Amino acid sequence: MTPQNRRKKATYLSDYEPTPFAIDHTDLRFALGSEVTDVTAELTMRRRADAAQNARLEFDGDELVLVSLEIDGKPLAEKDYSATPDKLTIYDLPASGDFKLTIGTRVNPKANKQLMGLYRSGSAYCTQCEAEGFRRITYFYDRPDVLSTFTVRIEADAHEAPFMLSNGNMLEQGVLDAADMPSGAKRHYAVWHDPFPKPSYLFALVAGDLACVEDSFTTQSGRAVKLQIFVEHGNEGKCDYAMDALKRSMRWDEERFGREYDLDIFMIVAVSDFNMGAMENKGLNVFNDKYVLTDPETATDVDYYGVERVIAHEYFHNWTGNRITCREWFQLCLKEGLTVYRDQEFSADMRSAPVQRIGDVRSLIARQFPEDQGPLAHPVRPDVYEEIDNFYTATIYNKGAELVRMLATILGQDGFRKGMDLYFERHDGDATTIEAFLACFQEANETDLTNFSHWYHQPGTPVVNVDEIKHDDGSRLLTVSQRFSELPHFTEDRPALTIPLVFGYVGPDGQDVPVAGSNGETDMMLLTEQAQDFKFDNVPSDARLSVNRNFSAPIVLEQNQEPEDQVFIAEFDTDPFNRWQAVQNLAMNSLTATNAAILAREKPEPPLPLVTALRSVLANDALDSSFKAQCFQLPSHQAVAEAVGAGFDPDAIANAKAYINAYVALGLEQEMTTFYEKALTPNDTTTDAANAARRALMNAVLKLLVASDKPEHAALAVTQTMSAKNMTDRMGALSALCLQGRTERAEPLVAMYEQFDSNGLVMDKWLGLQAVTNSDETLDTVRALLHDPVFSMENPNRVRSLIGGFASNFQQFNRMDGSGYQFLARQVGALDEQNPQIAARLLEGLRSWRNLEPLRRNFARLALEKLRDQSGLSSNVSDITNRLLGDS
Ligand code: B3K
Ligand code: ZN
Repeated sequence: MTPQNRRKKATYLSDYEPTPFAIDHTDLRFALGSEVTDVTAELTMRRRADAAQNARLEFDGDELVLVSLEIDGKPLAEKDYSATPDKLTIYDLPASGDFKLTIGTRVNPKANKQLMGLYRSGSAYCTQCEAEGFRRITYFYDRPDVLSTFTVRIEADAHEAPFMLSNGNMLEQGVLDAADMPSGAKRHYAVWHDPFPKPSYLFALVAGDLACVEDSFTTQSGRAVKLQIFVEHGNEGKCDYAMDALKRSMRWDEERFGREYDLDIFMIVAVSDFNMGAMENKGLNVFNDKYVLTDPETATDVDYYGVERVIAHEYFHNWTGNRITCREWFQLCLKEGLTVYRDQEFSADMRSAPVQRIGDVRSLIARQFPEDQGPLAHPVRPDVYEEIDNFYTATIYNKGAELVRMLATILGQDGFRKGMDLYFERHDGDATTIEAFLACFQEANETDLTNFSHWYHQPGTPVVNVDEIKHDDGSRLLTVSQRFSELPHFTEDRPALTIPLVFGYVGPDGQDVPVAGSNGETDMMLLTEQAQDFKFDNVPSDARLSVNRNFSAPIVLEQNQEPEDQVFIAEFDTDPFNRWQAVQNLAMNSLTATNAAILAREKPEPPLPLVTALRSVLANDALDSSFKAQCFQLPSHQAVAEAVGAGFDPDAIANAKAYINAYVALGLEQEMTTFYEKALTPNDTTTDAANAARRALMNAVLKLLVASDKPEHAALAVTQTMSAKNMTDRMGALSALCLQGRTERAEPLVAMYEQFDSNGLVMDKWLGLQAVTNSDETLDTVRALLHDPVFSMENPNRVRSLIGGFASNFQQFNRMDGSGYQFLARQVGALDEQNPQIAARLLEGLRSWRNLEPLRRNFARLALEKLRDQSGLSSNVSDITNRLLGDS
């Protein structure tokens, strides 16, 4: 009988125990073949001193076939072990001293469509082991707290795989004795050694016929490091930016955190079939080629930014993740939250810091807030999971980074650095915990972080209410309180959190007024209780409060601010982040009010204060164009849906958005058209920051103009996209046409296909554009594109662009007849058979289904229930569907 599904038993943090045996050294030998690869693992092991004498050895496996098993060179009798595809148990092992366990397994890389373990991408062999992929290569303690040095010998066909790579430094390579080979097929070998003990998830192997771009870096202590980027032949010319970003990352980590690179070589391999962005394997990062390859013709400015950010992120893991890793996967934020914080700081230093902060907050609010307020909400440091693949979430990554950022805000940059220094010193070589991390900051700063640590253990976005009362004597009384919204699946107590609120009072001249609160607060209020009063004397009556500056805490802020105060803050705050926030608040207030008016069949109020604020932003020469571009990107449909909350009606929201967009577009038509004409640059192939900023604003303005629905503005977009020499301008104009559902999109889409149909990364954009098109035909188009030669269900990038893109299409995905939800659920069900990780990810599109109005909510529930009941479902998809559906 087919199993109902492959649900796993829940894993609990409270059950954590170290393994009874240690693996001090791992010697791996691979005889690579596309359909048959033989793997021999020779493990140098010992029973740990404190382990029970009768403890068995239990190794993890996943779809494995055992070929041989020996201890100290002697084959094991069948009665001494048991081997199933997912587990190897050995009943009796030496009580003391080292022993060698040798395990032979056989795997089929070509048949591996999950892209976990050893698989093929194009003609190359590559691996992905985090979180639990190593167990698809050999039986092992596939968990992050078992650290081992590795030696890896790879044998392959010399013609098929001229390059054979693994972690660490290469010890030797050579040609195998030709006498052993079938005629004509020459095989060769390479041996790699990684001296840094590491867990299995950081193991990597790549072999194939690749092009190599080489450079070098001299560390602060004067050591030379060879840098290599491997790509498909023909892409050598698209690696310059990635290489430069790598060198800048290496320098930055030395300067900012005193962290130097530790091996003689650092390699990056770009592959086109990859489940995520990239992977930080020790010394051998494997990347989705989207985050390596750039040139102006095929990559947008946002792509360039993504390459820089991901290269930095993976490089920074060398210290925060590899040298110091996690004790178990519950501690995932220890490496991910911290490393995201580090890459955000790097990008802020490389680019405009306020624009970087705005972008980070924008994605936090778009991706993490909805997760944290719905059925998939979980703490940054969870204590139970069913399928670890499903915990690589915006909460672990982005909220995790916000918690680290709050530490830095509370302790100050020096105090934060002291804590980091102690962490690196004390835990180098460890697999450790969040508690140990926080202890370093406590000790280095002689402070108590108990109250702060609650952030790690409870889900949900806190709502902070700031109530300001002006007294006649010139004093202001701020009553600040925190609360949480209900999460039905989380019933534990949620104690008050330590919340740092950076603030200031802005005088009418646009300068901050110096103030001191009753406890000496000059620029930060530290909220530690459910509710607290802060009193400020002698505040000029015309000074305005600006609070949660730079988004100092990841909260929803409620504040009694009049529209004219918001317009003032938008124009004059000394904190650029809050200027942007004020524009967004003005827009969001208008959008939610318009939504309410539409539902009540009343006439909406025109968004006059928003138009005033945007007009002044556009006219202000002192502001950077990239900042202005952020202001001109008004809240998305989804953001409005989140703000409206329970029972939102997608049609009303779409109408509200169309009304506000058109009103702003017509209100600023003159200024925006003048600006646009000046900014448009023919034959533009530049990539520098100033030109990228100009393009960002120009395309944001064009998008609004097209949203006015005037044909002459759509014509501007057609001209721009058809004549663009860079991908940013091509995409900026074409996406404006698609989002508006303009028929003028047809010709430029055909042109794009004809020019780039052999370039997978550009075809991702092309598929994505059609998936997000706002037209009643979109669902049919998307169905047809599933059969287009450029689409493949086996390639995660294509799947994300087309199916994931459609799930993000607010209007078409939320079709009133529920066909959007049915389509998604069916595709997830089909994809699950080959790639459960990507299938489960796609369900993010339904994370807020419970907030839908009743008719659509019912359709969404039915689609999810049908999927949940599909037989043979993976643990990935069953875990998500069960959590999404809860007890309903
Ligand atoms: N650590 C990897 C993510 C692995 C995801 C496994 N499902 C990339 C990163 O965060 O840097
Ligand atoms: Zn990471």
